[in-house]
Amino acid sequence: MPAYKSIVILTGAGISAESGVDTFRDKDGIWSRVDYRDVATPEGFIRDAARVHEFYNQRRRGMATVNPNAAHAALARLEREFSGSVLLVTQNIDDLHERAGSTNLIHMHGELGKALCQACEQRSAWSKDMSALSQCPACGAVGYLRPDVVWFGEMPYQMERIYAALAGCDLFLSIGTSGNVYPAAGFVEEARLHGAHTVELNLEPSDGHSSFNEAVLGKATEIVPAFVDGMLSAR
Ligand code: BJW
Repeated sequence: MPAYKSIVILTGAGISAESGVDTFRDKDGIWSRVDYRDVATPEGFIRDAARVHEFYNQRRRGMATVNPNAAHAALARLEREFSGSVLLVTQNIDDLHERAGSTNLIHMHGELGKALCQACEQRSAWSKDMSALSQCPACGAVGYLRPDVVWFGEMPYQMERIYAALAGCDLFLSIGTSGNVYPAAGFVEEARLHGAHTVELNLEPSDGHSSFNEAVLGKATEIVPAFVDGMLSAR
Protein backbone atom coordinates (compact mmCIF):
# COMPACT_ATOMS: atom_id res chain seq x y z
CA MET A 1 0.00 0.00 0.00
CA PRO A 2 1.42 3.45 -0.89
CA ALA A 3 2.47 5.74 1.98
CA TYR A 4 -0.50 8.06 2.32
CA LYS A 5 -0.20 11.29 4.29
CA SER A 6 -3.72 12.65 4.50
CA ILE A 7 -6.96 10.69 4.62
CA VAL A 8 -10.52 11.97 4.40
CA ILE A 9 -13.22 9.47 5.34
CA LEU A 10 -16.92 9.96 4.58
CA THR A 11 -19.35 7.77 6.49
CA GLY A 12 -23.08 7.20 6.10
CA ALA A 13 -25.88 5.25 7.73
CA GLY A 14 -24.41 1.87 6.69
CA ILE A 15 -21.60 2.14 9.25
CA SER A 16 -24.14 2.31 12.09
CA ALA A 17 -26.50 -0.34 10.66
CA GLU A 18 -24.93 -3.23 12.56
CA SER A 19 -25.22 -1.20 15.78
CA GLY A 20 -28.98 -1.30 15.24
CA VAL A 21 -29.47 2.19 13.75
CA ASP A 22 -31.79 2.27 10.72
CA THR A 23 -30.47 3.27 7.31
CA PHE A 24 -32.59 5.45 5.00
CA ARG A 25 -32.83 3.86 1.57
CA ASP A 26 -32.44 0.13 2.23
CA LYS A 27 -35.57 -1.99 1.80
CA ASP A 28 -36.72 -1.52 5.41
CA GLY A 29 -35.06 1.87 5.79
CA ILE A 30 -36.52 5.02 7.30
CA TRP A 31 -37.72 6.41 3.95
CA SER A 32 -39.77 3.24 3.35
CA ARG A 33 -41.92 4.19 6.37
CA VAL A 34 -41.84 7.99 6.39
CA ASP A 35 -42.03 10.58 3.60
CA TYR A 36 -38.85 12.65 3.79
CA ARG A 37 -40.84 15.76 2.79
CA ASP A 38 -42.80 15.50 6.05
CA VAL A 39 -39.86 15.08 8.42
CA ALA A 40 -36.63 16.22 6.75
CA THR A 41 -37.44 19.55 5.09
CA PRO A 42 -37.93 23.06 6.55
CA GLU A 43 -41.36 23.09 4.89
CA GLY A 44 -42.37 19.89 6.71
CA PHE A 45 -41.34 21.47 10.03
CA ILE A 46 -43.41 24.60 9.35
CA ARG A 47 -46.39 22.41 8.37
CA ASP A 48 -46.31 20.11 11.38
CA ALA A 49 -43.57 20.73 13.96
CA ALA A 50 -45.04 18.18 16.38
CA ARG A 51 -44.66 15.38 13.82
CA VAL A 52 -41.05 16.33 13.12
CA HIS A 53 -40.25 16.59 16.85
CA GLU A 54 -41.74 13.12 17.41
CA PHE A 55 -39.69 11.66 14.52
CA TYR A 56 -36.42 12.95 16.04
CA ASN A 57 -37.51 12.27 19.65
CA GLN A 58 -37.95 8.60 18.77
CA ARG A 59 -34.56 8.44 17.09
CA ARG A 60 -32.90 10.32 20.01
CA ARG A 61 -34.43 7.85 22.49
CA GLY A 62 -33.13 5.01 20.32
CA MET A 63 -29.56 6.23 20.83
CA ALA A 64 -29.66 5.05 24.46
CA THR A 65 -29.92 1.43 23.34
CA VAL A 66 -27.17 1.31 20.70
CA ASN A 67 -23.39 1.15 20.90
CA PRO A 68 -20.47 1.75 18.53
CA ASN A 69 -19.46 -1.31 16.52
CA ALA A 70 -16.14 -2.67 15.25
CA ALA A 71 -16.18 -0.34 12.23
CA HIS A 72 -16.50 2.80 14.37
CA ALA A 73 -13.74 1.44 16.64
CA ALA A 74 -11.44 0.74 13.67
CA LEU A 75 -11.76 4.33 12.38
CA ALA A 76 -10.97 5.68 15.86
CA ARG A 77 -7.90 3.43 15.92
CA LEU A 78 -6.85 4.68 12.48
CA GLU A 79 -7.01 8.29 13.73
CA ARG A 80 -4.93 7.36 16.82
CA GLU A 81 -2.27 5.27 15.10
CA PHE A 82 -1.91 6.66 11.57
CA SER A 83 1.17 8.86 11.18
CA GLY A 84 -0.55 11.38 8.89
CA SER A 85 -3.83 13.25 9.22
CA VAL A 86 -7.28 11.65 9.34
CA LEU A 87 -10.44 13.71 8.98
CA LEU A 88 -13.72 11.88 9.49
CA VAL A 89 -16.77 13.49 7.88
CA THR A 90 -20.00 11.80 8.82
CA GLN A 91 -23.47 12.27 7.41
CA ASN A 92 -24.81 10.50 10.48
CA ILE A 93 -26.50 12.40 13.27
CA ASP A 94 -25.82 9.66 15.84
CA ASP A 95 -22.83 9.98 18.20
CA LEU A 96 -21.31 6.55 17.64
CA HIS A 97 -18.06 7.84 16.11
CA GLU A 98 -17.26 10.03 19.09
CA ARG A 99 -18.32 7.29 21.51
CA ALA A 100 -15.84 4.99 19.73
CA GLY A 101 -13.07 7.58 20.24
CA SER A 102 -12.87 9.59 16.99
CA THR A 103 -12.06 13.25 17.67
CA ASN A 104 -11.24 14.88 14.32
CA LEU A 105 -14.86 14.61 13.21
CA ILE A 106 -17.34 16.75 11.30
CA HIS A 107 -21.08 16.06 11.52
CA MET A 108 -22.00 17.58 8.16
CA HIS A 109 -25.74 16.82 8.61
CA GLY A 110 -25.85 17.90 12.26
CA GLU A 111 -26.32 16.01 15.51
CA LEU A 112 -29.29 14.37 17.18
CA GLY A 113 -27.83 15.36 20.54
CA LYS A 114 -28.04 19.11 19.87
CA ALA A 115 -30.81 21.68 19.64
CA LEU A 116 -30.69 24.74 17.38
CA CYS A 117 -32.51 27.86 18.54
CA GLN A 118 -34.17 29.77 15.71
CA ALA A 119 -34.36 32.87 17.94
CA CYS A 120 -30.70 33.24 19.02
CA GLU A 121 -29.10 30.74 16.55
CA GLN A 122 -27.16 29.07 19.39
CA ARG A 123 -26.63 25.33 19.50
CA SER A 124 -27.06 23.54 22.83
CA ALA A 125 -26.59 19.97 24.01
CA TRP A 126 -30.00 18.26 24.06
CA SER A 127 -30.70 14.75 25.35
CA LYS A 128 -34.41 14.77 26.25
CA ASP A 129 -37.53 14.97 24.09
CA MET A 130 -38.10 18.27 22.26
CA SER A 131 -41.44 19.97 21.60
CA ALA A 132 -42.93 23.29 20.56
CA LEU A 133 -42.86 24.21 24.28
CA SER A 134 -39.15 23.54 24.78
CA GLN A 135 -37.03 26.39 26.11
CA CYS A 136 -33.67 27.38 24.63
CA PRO A 137 -30.93 26.80 27.26
CA ALA A 138 -28.94 29.71 25.77
CA CYS A 139 -31.47 32.58 25.49
CA GLY A 140 -34.52 31.26 27.34
CA ALA A 141 -36.90 31.72 24.39
CA VAL A 142 -39.76 29.21 24.28
CA GLY A 143 -41.02 27.68 21.02
CA TYR A 144 -37.97 28.32 18.81
CA LEU A 145 -36.02 25.09 19.18
CA ARG A 146 -35.54 22.59 16.38
CA PRO A 147 -33.30 19.52 16.11
CA ASP A 148 -29.82 20.59 14.97
CA VAL A 149 -29.96 18.53 11.79
CA VAL A 150 -29.54 19.51 8.14
CA TRP A 151 -32.70 19.02 6.11
CA PHE A 152 -33.11 18.91 2.34
CA GLY A 153 -32.59 22.36 0.88
CA GLU A 154 -30.34 23.46 3.77
CA MET A 155 -26.57 23.95 3.63
CA PRO A 156 -24.59 21.13 5.28
CA TYR A 157 -22.13 22.19 7.97
CA GLN A 158 -18.43 23.07 7.62
CA MET A 159 -18.36 22.77 3.84
CA GLU A 160 -15.32 25.05 3.44
CA ARG A 161 -13.29 22.93 5.83
CA ILE A 162 -14.44 19.74 4.08
CA TYR A 163 -13.59 20.95 0.57
CA ALA A 164 -10.16 22.16 1.76
CA ALA A 165 -9.48 18.71 3.23
CA LEU A 166 -10.67 16.98 0.05
CA ALA A 167 -8.34 19.16 -2.02
CA GLY A 168 -5.40 18.19 0.19
CA CYS A 169 -5.99 14.48 0.78
CA ASP A 170 -4.24 11.63 -1.01
CA LEU A 171 -6.72 8.93 0.10
CA PHE A 172 -10.50 9.26 0.21
CA LEU A 173 -12.64 6.52 1.77
CA SER A 174 -16.42 6.38 1.51
CA ILE A 175 -18.08 3.97 3.95
CA GLY A 176 -21.72 2.86 4.21
CA THR A 177 -23.37 5.54 2.11
CA SER A 178 -25.63 5.07 -0.92
CA GLY A 179 -24.31 8.14 -2.75
CA ASN A 180 -27.79 9.57 -3.20
CA VAL A 181 -27.46 12.83 -1.34
CA TYR A 182 -25.42 15.84 -2.45
CA PRO A 183 -23.05 17.47 -1.74
CA ALA A 184 -21.63 14.38 0.05
CA ALA A 185 -22.16 12.22 -3.05
CA GLY A 186 -19.84 14.54 -4.99
CA PHE A 187 -16.90 14.32 -2.58
CA VAL A 188 -15.36 11.38 -4.46
CA GLU A 189 -15.13 13.44 -7.65
CA GLU A 190 -13.67 16.37 -5.74
CA ALA A 191 -10.99 14.18 -4.13
CA ARG A 192 -10.15 12.50 -7.45
CA LEU A 193 -9.87 15.85 -9.20
CA HIS A 194 -7.09 16.69 -6.75
CA GLY A 195 -5.30 13.39 -7.28
CA ALA A 196 -6.50 11.27 -4.35
CA HIS A 197 -6.90 7.50 -4.52
CA THR A 198 -10.56 6.72 -3.81
CA VAL A 199 -12.01 3.62 -2.18
CA GLU A 200 -15.62 2.68 -1.51
CA LEU A 201 -16.37 0.30 1.39
CA ASN A 202 -20.02 -0.67 1.30
CA LEU A 203 -22.42 -3.60 1.44
CA GLU A 204 -23.16 -3.15 -2.26
CA PRO A 205 -21.94 -0.81 -5.01
CA SER A 206 -23.33 2.70 -4.37
CA ASP A 207 -24.94 4.93 -6.99
CA GLY A 208 -21.59 6.57 -7.62
CA HIS A 209 -19.51 3.37 -7.59
CA SER A 210 -17.93 3.99 -11.00
CA SER A 211 -16.25 7.14 -9.65
CA PHE A 212 -14.10 5.12 -7.23
CA ASN A 213 -10.69 3.63 -8.02
CA GLU A 214 -11.37 0.62 -5.80
CA ALA A 215 -14.27 -1.10 -4.04
CA VAL A 216 -14.40 -3.35 -0.99
CA LEU A 217 -17.82 -4.93 -0.58
CA GLY A 218 -19.17 -6.47 2.61
CA LYS A 219 -20.42 -5.66 6.08
CA ALA A 220 -18.84 -2.61 7.66
CA THR A 221 -17.94 -4.49 10.86
CA GLU A 222 -15.86 -6.92 8.78
CA ILE A 223 -14.38 -4.87 5.94
CA VAL A 224 -13.53 -1.66 7.81
CA PRO A 225 -11.40 -3.30 10.58
CA ALA A 226 -9.66 -5.43 7.91
CA PHE A 227 -8.96 -2.36 5.75
CA VAL A 228 -7.60 -0.42 8.74
CA ASP A 229 -5.43 -3.39 9.79
CA GLY A 230 -4.03 -3.47 6.25
CA MET A 231 -3.26 0.25 6.29
CA LEU A 232 -1.59 0.25 9.70
CA SER A 233 0.46 -2.90 9.09
CA ALA A 234 1.75 -1.54 5.76
CA ARG A 235 3.62 1.29 7.54
C1 BJW B 1 -24.00 -1.08 4.73
C2 BJW B 1 -24.54 -1.86 5.69
C3 BJW B 1 -23.54 -2.55 6.43
C4 BJW B 1 -26.26 -0.99 4.77
N1 BJW B 1 -22.24 -2.37 6.11
N2 BJW B 1 -22.80 -0.86 4.34
C5 BJW B 1 -30.71 17.34 -7.79
C6 BJW B 1 -29.38 17.08 -8.11
C7 BJW B 1 -28.38 17.25 -7.16
C8 BJW B 1 -28.68 17.69 -5.89
C9 BJW B 1 -29.99 17.96 -5.59
C10 BJW B 1 -31.00 17.80 -6.53
N3 BJW B 1 -32.17 18.12 -5.95
C11 BJW B 1 -31.94 18.47 -4.67
C12 BJW B 1 -30.63 18.39 -4.44
C13 BJW B 1 -29.93 18.67 -3.16
C14 BJW B 1 -30.26 17.67 -2.08
C15 BJW B 1 -30.07 16.26 -2.61
O1 BJW B 1 -28.98 15.72 -2.65
N4 BJW B 1 -31.13 15.59 -3.02
C16 BJW B 1 -31.00 14.25 -3.62
C17 BJW B 1 -32.02 13.32 -3.00
C18 BJW B 1 -31.06 14.38 -5.11
N5 BJW B 1 -29.31 17.94 -1.01
C19 BJW B 1 -29.54 18.86 -0.09
O2 BJW B 1 -30.58 19.49 -0.05
C20 BJW B 1 -28.42 19.14 0.88
N6 BJW B 1 -28.11 20.53 0.88
C21 BJW B 1 -27.62 21.13 -0.21
O3 BJW B 1 -27.44 20.56 -1.27
O4 BJW B 1 -27.30 22.46 -0.01
C22 BJW B 1 -26.81 23.23 -1.15
C23 BJW B 1 -25.35 23.05 -1.43
C24 BJW B 1 -24.88 23.20 -2.71
C25 BJW B 1 -23.53 23.06 -2.98
C26 BJW B 1 -22.63 22.78 -1.99
C27 BJW B 1 -23.09 22.65 -0.72
C28 BJW B 1 -24.45 22.76 -0.44
C29 BJW B 1 -28.84 18.74 2.30
C30 BJW B 1 -29.00 17.26 2.45
C31 BJW B 1 -29.53 16.92 3.82
C32 BJW B 1 -29.73 15.43 4.00
N7 BJW B 1 -30.42 15.20 5.21
C33 BJW B 1 -30.71 13.82 5.62
C34 BJW B 1 -31.73 13.84 6.79
C35 BJW B 1 -31.31 14.71 7.95
C36 BJW B 1 -30.54 13.95 8.99
C37 BJW B 1 -31.32 12.79 9.60
O5 BJW B 1 -32.53 12.90 9.82
O6 BJW B 1 -30.68 11.75 9.90
O7 BJW B 1 -29.50 13.16 5.96
S1 BJW B 1 -31.37 12.80 4.31
C38 BJW B 1 -30.57 11.32 4.79
O8 BJW B 1 -29.72 10.91 3.69
C39 BJW B 1 -29.64 11.71 5.96
C40 BJW B 1 -28.37 11.01 5.55
O9 BJW B 1 -27.26 11.61 6.18
C41 BJW B 1 -28.35 11.14 4.05
C42 BJW B 1 -27.47 10.15 3.35
O10 BJW B 1 -27.92 8.83 3.54
P1 BJW B 1 -26.88 7.62 3.63
O11 BJW B 1 -26.04 7.79 4.84
O12 BJW B 1 -26.18 7.48 2.36
O13 BJW B 1 -27.87 6.38 3.92
P2 BJW B 1 -28.59 5.40 2.88
O14 BJW B 1 -29.64 4.69 3.62
O15 BJW B 1 -28.99 6.14 1.65
O16 BJW B 1 -27.45 4.38 2.44
C43 BJW B 1 -26.91 3.42 3.34
C44 BJW B 1 -25.84 2.62 2.62
O17 BJW B 1 -25.23 1.75 3.55
C45 BJW B 1 -26.39 1.74 1.47
O18 BJW B 1 -25.55 1.89 0.33
C46 BJW B 1 -26.28 0.31 2.02
O19 BJW B 1 -25.98 -0.66 1.01
C47 BJW B 1 -25.14 0.45 2.98
N8 BJW B 1 -25.20 -0.50 4.10
N9 BJW B 1 -25.87 -1.83 5.73
C48 BJW B 1 -21.91 -1.54 5.08
N10 BJW B 1 -23.86 -3.39 7.44
